[in-house]
Formats: sequence, structure tokens, C-alpha cells
Amino acid sequence: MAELEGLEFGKSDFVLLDEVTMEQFMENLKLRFEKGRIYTFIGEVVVSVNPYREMDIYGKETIDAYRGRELYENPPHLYAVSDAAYKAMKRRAKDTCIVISGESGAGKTEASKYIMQYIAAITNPTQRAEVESVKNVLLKSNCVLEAFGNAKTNRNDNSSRFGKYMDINFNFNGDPTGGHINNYLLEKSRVVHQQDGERNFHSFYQLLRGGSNEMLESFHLQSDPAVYTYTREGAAITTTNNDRTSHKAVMSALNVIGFSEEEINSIYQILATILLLGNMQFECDGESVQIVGLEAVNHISELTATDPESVSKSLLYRTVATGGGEVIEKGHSEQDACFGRDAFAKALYERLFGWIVSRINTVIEVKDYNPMLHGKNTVIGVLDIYGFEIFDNNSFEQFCINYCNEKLQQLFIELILRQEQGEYQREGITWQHIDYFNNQIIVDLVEQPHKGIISILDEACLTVGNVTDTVCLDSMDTKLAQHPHYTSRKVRQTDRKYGGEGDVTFMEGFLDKNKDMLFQDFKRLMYNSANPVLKEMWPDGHLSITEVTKRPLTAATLFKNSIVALVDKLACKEPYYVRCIKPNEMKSPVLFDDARCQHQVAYLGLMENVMVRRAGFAYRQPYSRFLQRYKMTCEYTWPQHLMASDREAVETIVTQHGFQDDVAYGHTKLFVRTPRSLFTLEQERAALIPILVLFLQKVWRGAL
Ligand code: AD9
Ligand code: MG
Repeated sequence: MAELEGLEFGKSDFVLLDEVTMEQFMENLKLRFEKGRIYTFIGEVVVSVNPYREMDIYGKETIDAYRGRELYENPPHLYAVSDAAYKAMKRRAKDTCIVISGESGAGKTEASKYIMQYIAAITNPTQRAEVESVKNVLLKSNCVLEAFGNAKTNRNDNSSRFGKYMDINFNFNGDPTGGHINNYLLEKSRVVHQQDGERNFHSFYQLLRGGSNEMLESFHLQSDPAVYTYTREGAAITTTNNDRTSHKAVMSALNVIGFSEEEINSIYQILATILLLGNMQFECDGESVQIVGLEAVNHISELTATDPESVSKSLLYRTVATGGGEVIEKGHSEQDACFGRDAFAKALYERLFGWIVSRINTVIEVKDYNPMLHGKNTVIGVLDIYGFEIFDNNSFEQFCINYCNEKLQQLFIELILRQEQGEYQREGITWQHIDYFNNQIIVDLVEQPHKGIISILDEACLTVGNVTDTVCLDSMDTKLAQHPHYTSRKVRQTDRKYGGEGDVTFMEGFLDKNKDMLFQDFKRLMYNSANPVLKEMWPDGHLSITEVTKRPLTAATLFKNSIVALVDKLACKEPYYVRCIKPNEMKSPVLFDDARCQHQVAYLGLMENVMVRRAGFAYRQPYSRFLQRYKMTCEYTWPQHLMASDREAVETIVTQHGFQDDVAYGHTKLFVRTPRSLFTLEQERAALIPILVLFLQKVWRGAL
């Protein structure tokens, strides 16, 4: 509970509020935001409000002030929680994770970058070259992933359109030895379609604006994004970022990470292919469908190292196996050809992104680590995943993103609220139960086998025949009508779930996105590319149509599986939380929109968090461990106590130091309400150690 700042800045820990009411919480949050204090603790949780302006609080001096310090010794900051996670990892060999949550534009990605910078700054004091190189790659990977995975949206000029979880591995010295990145559900529909005012992924504009003339020429591209359907649809071609400078930074980052020239060239050839595909049109001459203008086909074949006939064939026909096992080529309708083209463009981008991530992983993965030789390999995980999203038009992506947030909220409840209450009950500490909204019921609604929304969707996708979104929705309405948290899109409700004013609405295209169909012909085309980099991205292209019998898992099921795996990964680590709040919709550094902020505080469960924390105890330790550490501070326990139990000895220490009102005695542990009491003990212990050493030296020398 940091009380180190003056009161004019408000309370630096919400636990210190006079009364835990929403009113006081909001007053404090607002006051601190207005005074430029963007971070506030709730115990060990950091609440952050996006300042929407440069803050002079991330420099070397600040880093030095937080390095190795206890959480409550400094004002609240991302660095405090980063240091706590790092210390737990280093001193106690614990795997830890920092979970950053909040809605789109709340500041998660910025926070994750500051956290990584802090960890990079405090490690490897001896500047060992191999550790510096690992750190460099870890930091540079952000720049590349942002170029390919972020885009301008109406909420955020640099919105992450994928989820990212990065593990950083450490050796016994506490220096980074490597890492691993997991990416989650890239919003690939953006490649072919953007809402008004939004852009495609940054990478396209960076290539067009930043690529050299020779590069663009050899790719048959023009430099103006307005020329390409895929980059002009949202009609937002510029952002606050400079695409040209970013392109340079990305190229340099790719080099530093270790991408070869051939690989870098292939990456941009794929982007060019996608842009050319987007401008491709089809026409029907009454009998069959043709590509308008064959120049693009030649260019695409050149860029993808495939032959032009195969390119046009895969765009105009699909190979199907008949019931009798015969293989025939079926011509597309104009609509099918457009669908196929877009699906191909999306898949090209998705596979490119996945390949970039795994390529970075091969560079940063820990190699030759021998635990016998180097000690336990510990991990800090940093999770920066898309926050709750409610748009006017909500589609499959919002459904997945919001489901993911429900899962993370569930983990938060599990770890912070339920565990905390459970421990007090187990230890027999008097405790007033705190009610909180347990969103398990919503998670179940989405993911339960056979009965949940994902199962119903999958069932509709597997059904042969023309199951439309409407048919699927009707089936859902029938099956889930009784569920207290289910409302069809026809009836909007104002429940707190999904963090918005209403339910996430089913819209057109849900089933198609879940099926995520790509004709096998495209996969084969890419697999047969003479470019080994491209070929590597399409290993499944070697299957012939008769071999592709098994239905692939649907997009929702794949996503669910990946999120369940993520939650398992987080659950076995010691968690630290950063809860980000977006102060307003205007990206203004001075506007604090009370209603919007209060809404976020409510759905993030921050009030419940304060209540549990406040009713609870900041620190707890088994009696034996407490005694071991602090027995030297009390004449009745040093060097040995003669009392009936460790607990009695601990009571003696506590009473002698006068903080008996600040503790509770559990069955096996001592619970301390405020860290200040421990802090005093720590100081006393630190002062005694030199005296003790002197004393022992004299004893050894026989002077006493
Ligand atoms: V999304 O879910 O990926 O759409 P984020 O990641 O939560 O979202 P982001 O970190 O990208 O939001 O922050 C949005 C913008 O707010 C940034 O581009 C900055 O302009 C601004 N921001 C956020 N945090 C800070 C900060 N600590 N200092 C200054 C900030 N500006
Ligand atoms: Mg982000």
C-alpha cells in the first residue's frame, strides 16, 4: 500500500479509500488522472489509465528507482509490478506471468512494451553478448509483429488485431536466455474488408509508401494505396504513424532478428500478391467465368513462383471428388470465384503471419539448456490480448475476442477472488464473504460441449445442405431460450456481460467465418511453388482432393482450444495483473469520461478486487518461516524460543513490535494486513545483521 505520494494526488492504493464505494473509487481515479498519476495500486494489481500523451516516467532514473525494490516502497507503476514478477521468478524460482487486460485502446500494448523494456534494462548487468542479442531480438520482434498484426481501427490507430502471449526464459542468474511467442486469432477478414474509417494491416501501407521504387516496380505495384481495393475500402489511408519510417524500422528489425534476404523478399512478394489479387475481377460470358485482364495472373505467378495456367485454374475451378470416387473440375460461378479469391488472400496473410511468428520463435527459442548445469529455467509470461469489443456491427471476431476476455476474467476471479476467500476459510480467519459476479455461467454458455454456442455453430457448419446464418440462429434460439444470459440478436439486453451495453450480436457471415473454407486447389498451388519459403507455409498442399476427407476443425473450436491451452499455461504461474482503462473515446489527454470509465471499472471487477483486498491481508507467511526470518528482532525468540509453539513465538514478536492489531492468526499462517508492519520488521532486521555478524566474528575469534 504505497502512501508515498502526497495526498493532493489522491490515494495511490484504492485499498486506502475511506469507504469502498464506486463514488470514491471514481473520484480517486479521476483525480489521479488529472494530476498525471496514471497508475494506482489495488494491492499488487496495477490499474492504469491511458494518458494519451507522452509521459516522462519511463526513463533510466525511474527504472533505477524501482529495480529490486519492494512493491510498496515506490509509487504505483508498471515497473513495480514488473519488478515484483521478476523478483518472484529470480528469488523464489517461480514461473510468473503478467496479464494485461482492458478494452481496445486502453493501453495494453504500450504497457507490455514498457514491461519488456524494464526487464531488458534490469538484466544482464555484465553485458554478455549472447544475452544482449536475445534481448534485442525479443524487443525487435514487437516492431515486426505490430507491422503485420496491427491496424488502424476506429478505436485505436494502432490496434492489435491478434492476441499475443510471450514467454521470456531466464537462467539461474536471472538473465534472459530466450523466449517463445504464441499468437491468437489474427483478424484475417481485415485483409479483404475494412469498416469505414479503418485500415488494412499496417504492413500493406508500409510496403506501398516505404518500399523502394525498384522493389515496387519488380512487384508490379504502384505506390498509392488508393489504387488497391484491399487498402482503400475503409477510406482511411493515413494514420498518425509514418508508414515510410515504419517500413525502414521493420526492415531493420527483420534483419536484426535474422531473416535472410530471400525470406524478407518473399514476405513482401506475398503482400504484393494479396494486393494484386484484391484488384482481380471476374466476368461471366454467359457460359463460363473468366478473369478480367490476364496481366495480373502473370504477375501473381511471377511473384509466387508458380505457373500462370495453374494460377488462373485455381481461381476459376475447384477440384471435387464425386460420390463414385471420380475427380472432376467444376467451374466457379462469379460469386464463388470472388469468394475463393478473398479466402485465398486471407489465408495467404494468415499463413504469412503464422510463419513470421514461428520464424522468430526459432531464433529466440532456448537452445542447449541443461538444467543440471544451468539450474531451473524460469519463465515470465506477458499477455497482451485484444480487449472487449462492441461495435455497431459485431461479427465472429468480436464473438471470439469477447469469449476470450470472459475466460481471462474467469481466471482473474479464480486466482484473485476465489483463492483469496478460500484461503481465509481454510485458515479459520473470520471473514465476511464478498459477493462477486462469477462469469462461469457465460463461459459455459459459449463453450460447453453439445450445448454451448460453439457446439451449435459447429453443428450447423457440419450439416450438409444450405444452412444459413438465420437457420443457425433459429436453432440457437430454440436450444438456448431458457438460458438466463442468452438473448438472440432480436432482443438487445443491458446486462453487464461482454463489457458493453448490449449483447454481442450475430451478424451475417458467422457460419462462413467459422467454416473458414479454402479450396484445396489454392493450397496445392502454393505447395507447388518454386519458392521454398512460400512452399514451407503450405505443408498441407500436398494432399490430393480424395485424401482431404477429414473435416478440419472449425475456426471457433480451434480458437477455443488455443484459449483453453492459454488459460492452463497462465494458471500454473504466479499471476500479476495490469488492468487498463481508456479514459475517453476521443483519444484526449485531458478528458475523463466518467460514465465510460465507471463502466470499465465495473466490468473489470475492480470494486470487488478492492473489497477482497481490503478485507483481507496483504501478506501471509507460515509461522515457522516468519519466525526463522524475524526471530533475531526479539529477545524472547533469539536465538531460540522456549514457548509451546511457533505460533506463540510469532505472537510474542508481533506484540513486542506493537502491531498486534494489524494481524490475524490462522491455523498455520500469520496474516498481516498492511505491508508497513513487515517493512518495519525488515528494516530492524537489516540494521541488526551487521551487528550480528560482528558478534559472531568475535565469538569465533574467542574474544567473547
Ligand atoms: V487494442 O486492444 O490492441 O486495440 P491497446 O493495446 O489496449 O488497444 P494501445 O497500447 O495500442 O492500446 O494504446 C493506444 C494508444 O494510446 C497508443 O498508441 C498511444 O498513443 C496511447 N497510449 C497508451 N498507453 C500510453 C502510455 N503509457 N503513454 C502514452 C499511451 N501514450
Ligand atoms: Mg494492443
